[in-house]
Amino acid sequence: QNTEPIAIRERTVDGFTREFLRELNFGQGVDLSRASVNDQYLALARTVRHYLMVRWLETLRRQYELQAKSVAYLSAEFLLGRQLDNALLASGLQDVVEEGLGNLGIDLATLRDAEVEPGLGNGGLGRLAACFVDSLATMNVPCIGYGIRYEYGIFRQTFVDGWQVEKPDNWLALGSPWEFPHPEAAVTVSFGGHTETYDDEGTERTRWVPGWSVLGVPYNYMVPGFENGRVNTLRLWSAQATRAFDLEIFNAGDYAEAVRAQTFAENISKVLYPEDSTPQGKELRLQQQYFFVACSLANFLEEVLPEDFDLRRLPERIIFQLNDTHPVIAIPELMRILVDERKWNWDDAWAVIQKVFAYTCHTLLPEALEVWSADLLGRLLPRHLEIIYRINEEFLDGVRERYPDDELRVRRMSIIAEHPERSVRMAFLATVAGTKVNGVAALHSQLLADKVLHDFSEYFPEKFTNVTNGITPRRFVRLANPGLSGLITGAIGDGWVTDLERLKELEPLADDAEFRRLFREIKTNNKHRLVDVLRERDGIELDPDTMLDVMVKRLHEYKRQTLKLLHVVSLYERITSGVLDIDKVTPRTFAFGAKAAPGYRMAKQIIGLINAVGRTINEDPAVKGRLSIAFPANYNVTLAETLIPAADLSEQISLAGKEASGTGNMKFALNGALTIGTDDGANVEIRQLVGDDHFFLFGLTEPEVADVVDAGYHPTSYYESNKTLRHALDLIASGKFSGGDRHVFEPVVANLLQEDRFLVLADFQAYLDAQDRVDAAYADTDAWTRSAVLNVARSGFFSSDRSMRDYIDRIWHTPPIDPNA
Ligand code: 26W
Repeated sequence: QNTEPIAIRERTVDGFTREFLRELNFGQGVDLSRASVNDQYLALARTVRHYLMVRWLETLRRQYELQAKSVAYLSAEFLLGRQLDNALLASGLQDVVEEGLGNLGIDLATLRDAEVEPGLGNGGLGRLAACFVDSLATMNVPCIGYGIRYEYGIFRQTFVDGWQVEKPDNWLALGSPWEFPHPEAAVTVSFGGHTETYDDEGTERTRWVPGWSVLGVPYNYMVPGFENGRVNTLRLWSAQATRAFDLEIFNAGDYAEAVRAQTFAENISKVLYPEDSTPQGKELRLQQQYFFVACSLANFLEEVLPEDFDLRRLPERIIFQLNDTHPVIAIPELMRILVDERKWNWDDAWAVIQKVFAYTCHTLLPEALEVWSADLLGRLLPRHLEIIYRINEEFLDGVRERYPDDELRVRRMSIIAEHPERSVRMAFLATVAGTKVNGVAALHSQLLADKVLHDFSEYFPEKFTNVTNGITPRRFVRLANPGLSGLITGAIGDGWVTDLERLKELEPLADDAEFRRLFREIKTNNKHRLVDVLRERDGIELDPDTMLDVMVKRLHEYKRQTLKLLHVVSLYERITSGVLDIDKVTPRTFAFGAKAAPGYRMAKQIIGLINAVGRTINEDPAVKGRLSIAFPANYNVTLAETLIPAADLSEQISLAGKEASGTGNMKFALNGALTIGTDDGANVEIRQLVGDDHFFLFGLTEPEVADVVDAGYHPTSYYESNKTLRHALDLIASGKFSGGDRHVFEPVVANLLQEDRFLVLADFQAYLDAQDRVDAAYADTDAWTRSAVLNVARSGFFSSDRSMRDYIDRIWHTPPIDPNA
């Protein structure tokens, strides 16, 4: 009897069509004639997932057989983006589905647009996690992604009178066809209470007597590799009330209180915190962190590993990669499990711990380093705090031994800070416990070792390493830019999709006029595609015949959206005051996309200012056809996929030494935009690879920044000595962009003049000069296109497949599974 699931035998148009109609009728319960677009989308998603299911089951079965070492990628954020297209690509079903739907009179593109993207992340860090799991699946490396199934992802940004207003992201409202809930596999997670010691046959042991608990329900998602038959798992946890919790209160007779308790538990996975650099120290956030980490460890130890597994061999089976400090509480949690529950002695447990965790740092901003007050941590996780104290004591003993009379150093390196209040430095804990610590670009890793974690890199030099970030070429080239993908495949074959260094083979074609013509044609088509999307989505009219100059990323002062804006204002000011001949100005569209953390006031002011300048400039006939601003609200992965392939110029202008890596910068280069950028993050490596002639470098270097700051930085001196700068700032201060009201944007201007933490004014002239070089280069269309082609050809290094190889070689030691084994 053939027990093979039906789907695998019917990868034909007819087979697909039957499956699809079956899903529509029996899954959705509607006739084709009455099906809404959402019905059709859900039925399609479920059909596609059937095809992948066979491979998923097979992957799980083989994984169990082989007992190979896996990566557990622990991340509070997975910014996945839409799933349908990627699932179609990975399964090789695109053509069959397009044709099958077409026969039914259904347009695949319409169904694609019905998908609400899961926005379970803030920005770079969350998107990186999504790229990494894609690469691992594609490379045949066993990996489980562990995270949180937020009921509400990153807020939906709207503009009201140009000001950001946040709306909840109710992404689950219309159904979520990609997830598999497993309530039967729920894990209990405890909080609060106290600890006590007891005598365990002569050994004194500690046990934690928790105060309350919740359930973690796993929701599994498929992570399909590209055309390789592998489907890894992403397991996101959702919080629910335990039955015991309810019962207790029900029995006390308070129905309303019982229902409230339910809500209390469910709050834990209710919403993604929208701060992406300044930790707020909120108790609920710590609850989220411990919640998903405790669920994940329990799941791995009790469900994934075989029942009789000897945990002393744990390092042979798993490496837990900590995506920033958010999951670092996993370290004392595993100690607790081994020491309290499995009754190991401390040293044996510590020896295992030091082999199974590795830590990735994603920032350089001191204020972004997470610190939890001992008071809060001790209330929520009393046993974990004790364990952290003991880890710290033993660690500091070692430091004292190595540096006998250096109490200052001991205080600097202590995992516990004493001022302004006693608190736990999570990055230090991760560094002490982890096997490796990595930064996310060469410069960043260097600065981590030399500055942020200098004492630690001296103490544990062998722990420090670099892995430069990458992006998945499947989503960000193959899917986002079908035109360019076709051109590349036509020229060098399709191997580049999983071996991005092969883009090198395009280099000679940069000198081929016909190839450049086609390349340009694709860029133009991509612009037209963007025009349609922005018209439909935002009511924005974009002029496809202008240079598209794009800055998309979270709004943060260190990223310097204000520097970009000062450039625009300055052009406008010089044109309208007659200093610049408008006929000499390259027609440009300045596109912005940026969300501000809801509590970040300056960031919100800057958004208001960009919109205000946009309104004025876009309405002024004096610059019509020359300058315009497009600031679509709610920049997200989906918009990135049409915006980036249309861009001519990529703005990567953070203050040197502040952007850990950046990953948008890589997406632009791989889609044939040229970069104007500082010597920061991965820009450094991009420039080295594409070459100085094809990259517009400007601004202070990191050591120069350090010197300027040490010498005492005075932004006003730049204002006073630079007329162009002064006029631009004065124009903003004059109320020109705020209907004559001088107060509205005063805080932005005052901040630049008085404080300017990120040296916008210091880099202003250099930036303008670089923009002049951009204009000059753009005027020579052929040379520009040649540079753009070379950017694509030389950026293969930035595939996240390469990042994964580096993690595997330097940190994980989890070789790919031989597909023929
Ligand atoms: C609220 C606490 C907090 C602090 C930091 C939340 C989130 C963060 C993240 C580390 C912010 C983040 O996304 N960092 C970015 O990570 C990217 C991937 O490595 C890098 O490319 C960016 O440069 C870095 O800013």
